[in-house]
Amino acid sequence: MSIAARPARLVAAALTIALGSAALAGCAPQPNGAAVPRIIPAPLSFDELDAAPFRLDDTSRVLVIGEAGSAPELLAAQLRLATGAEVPVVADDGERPGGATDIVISVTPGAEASVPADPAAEGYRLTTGADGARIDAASPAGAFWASRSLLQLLPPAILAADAERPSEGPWTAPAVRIDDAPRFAYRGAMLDVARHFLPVADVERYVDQLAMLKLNVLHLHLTDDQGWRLQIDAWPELTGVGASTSAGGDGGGYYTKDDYRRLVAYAAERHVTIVPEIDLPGHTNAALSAYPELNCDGVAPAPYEGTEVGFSSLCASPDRAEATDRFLADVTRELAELTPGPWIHLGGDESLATSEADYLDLVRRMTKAGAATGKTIIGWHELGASTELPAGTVGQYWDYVTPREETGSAGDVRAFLAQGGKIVFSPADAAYLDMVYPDAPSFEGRQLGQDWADGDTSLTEAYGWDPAAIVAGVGDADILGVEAPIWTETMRTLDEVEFMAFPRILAIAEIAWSPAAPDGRDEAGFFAAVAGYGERLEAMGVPYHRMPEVPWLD
Ligand code: TNX
Repeated sequence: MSIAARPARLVAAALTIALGSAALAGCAPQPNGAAVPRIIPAPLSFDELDAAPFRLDDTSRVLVIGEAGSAPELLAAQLRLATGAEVPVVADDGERPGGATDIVISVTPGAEASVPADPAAEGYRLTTGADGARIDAASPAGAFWASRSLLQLLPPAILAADAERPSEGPWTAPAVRIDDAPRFAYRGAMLDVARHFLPVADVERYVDQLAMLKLNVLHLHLTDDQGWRLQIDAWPELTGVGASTSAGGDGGGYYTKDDYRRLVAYAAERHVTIVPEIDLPGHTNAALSAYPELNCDGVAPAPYEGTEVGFSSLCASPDRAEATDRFLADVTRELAELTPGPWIHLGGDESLATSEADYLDLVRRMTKAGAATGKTIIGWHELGASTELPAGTVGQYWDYVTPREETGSAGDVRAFLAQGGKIVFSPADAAYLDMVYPDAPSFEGRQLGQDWADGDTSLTEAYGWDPAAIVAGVGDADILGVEAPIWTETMRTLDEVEFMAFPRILAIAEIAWSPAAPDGRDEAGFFAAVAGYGERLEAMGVPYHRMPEVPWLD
């Protein structure tokens, strides 16, 4: 077997044997003495080359061949920030090769980048060494993911967030060749900005963190009982009374359409698609509090600051049909207008305040309104109770890694597939980032998280599941992807969110991108890589929990 064909797992295993604790620390010395970080998510193949490292210095340039999108500028901007070097971005005619300190980014649609074809052409090849660094990709997205890999090969200080204090270097990356492409097209994280609102700048910071991990979807949970967070012109009180508070009464907030457009554009530059969620027909106290006519009894309830679920619903009664259907049509239309991506999420979970018949009636009406916008609908797996879903509706599974019979979730999954849709897996006992940590740490004096999904979630649990092993007969071809939600009943700030998300989100990112075990994922290699990533989180100023399971570097 040539070294080029060697699966990443074998390389990692060989390193572990050869280098013992150095490999366990997430970095291993190369033959020439440079460190080889194991990047996250694990690439399809990762080969060390017998060459001197790539060295970035103040003569380095980013040379662009073809239409590379945002990758060259965003990469150069980070390199400038951390090193203080000029790092010009220069269009290259392809005639002259880059110099030894340059980074060439070449995007050729349809070109063989020596990686398996993946549906959205997100694959890339990254080569580093004494002759320079080179990225070959078939799309701007592939080039961008490659640029994230390159940042993970350079020393952690390359991710420094502080423009005032560039670091010294030396800025070397070991000589490697990475051939890479994702396992799943939808690699998501969800942020609940309804229970506690987060301003645009905070969400943008989270987007940057997702992008570093090659996560390409941010699902925004925009509405719930405690708050409605998106301007809807036809129903202005949604962001009046409806946005006035939060869980715990910690203050309200919402995105104007301009705020939201800015966020969508920021994410798009980083190849992250926003999937907006309006949770219907339950989880609607904020909307009901803003408009009496949406309530069966015509009386608007007070805004809600508690953390119960399942007590609110739109009204299925024919008396309210005019207002309810107008609400559904207006909200989904305005939502779709703000959404360049293919999906809108309409919730559907925990609708415990209606009869089954009323639930199904409301699901039919809301999905019909959603489908009329031309978008593909995503809903939590309970929507699978309906046999009248618009073709292609995607189900988001949130039951456990082992489906519980009493929830009927496995049957719901099959119902989406039977109606032409696919599944996004978010098993709550492994992928919910708001589940408490096993050692129950406090963060700045506060206990964060919930434990309803089979108690706490260790990193071993977050990493130790496979989406194709949850529902019998549901394999990769049925699976759109994987998502790590974070619900913010107990989290008021981005720092608190990040403390709960990191490091467990690294596990979900790897499950979403890397080949299934035994070729791609392996626990020992992953834990060692998490230890190395801790230094990067520190360089970026991102709070994280030093879970005792991880062999942190200091
Ligand atoms: C369940 S799982 C919810 C949310 C809560 C979360 C807390 C699902 C689709 N809904 O309403 O915020 O648990 O962990």
